[in-house]
Amino acid sequence: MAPDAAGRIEIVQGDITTLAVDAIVNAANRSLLGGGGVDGAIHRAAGPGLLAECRTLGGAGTGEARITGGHRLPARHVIHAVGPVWHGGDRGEAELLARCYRESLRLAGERGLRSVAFPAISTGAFGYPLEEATRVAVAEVRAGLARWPSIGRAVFCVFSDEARRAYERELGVARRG
Ligand code: AR6
Repeated sequence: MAPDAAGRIEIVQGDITTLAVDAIVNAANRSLLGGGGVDGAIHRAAGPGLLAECRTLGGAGTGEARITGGHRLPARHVIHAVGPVWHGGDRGEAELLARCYRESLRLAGERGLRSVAFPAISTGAFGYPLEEATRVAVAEVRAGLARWPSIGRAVFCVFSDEARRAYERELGVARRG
């Protein structure tokens, strides 16, 4: 655990498209051309300019991330991260999910962005078990904040009560550890 991550991580319950942070992370697919879930919500709120910009990117591989403008969102940027589809856990899912968080923070850190909000990547349509995904997310964001001191604020934006409790548990456990 990176002790200096303490105080820089928070949980917000609600719609990530409403957050006025430097970047929100999108749980995208490899096309980077939109979809359902949080991806659909982000594209609807950002407007057609986001899709037009995404078309220039040419997609991304699983575990990778790409950054665009925020268009009509209150967030200045969107970082599109492609989480893994859950296949039972023995196809490298944990490392691919970790890479999403690591790459997202790298893109933010390299651009000097100071606040980043993450949804619970892969835990919806992609079927990644919530508890296990939360463990990966918290560990990687702690490590990433230690690596990028300029990022002062990381938000875990949760939609459901269940997800909120999972993050509260994981952050609480990690803090005592
Ligand atoms: N704000 C915050 N979190 C949200 C929101 C929102 N507005 N809407 C949903 N969530 P999912 P995935 C939560 O399915 O599993 C798309 O079609 C949701 O409750 O959005 O990575 C893409 O195009 C869940 O906890 O993403 C891909 O094809 C979490 O966001 C595929 O789904 C992620 O659920 C990606 O699947």
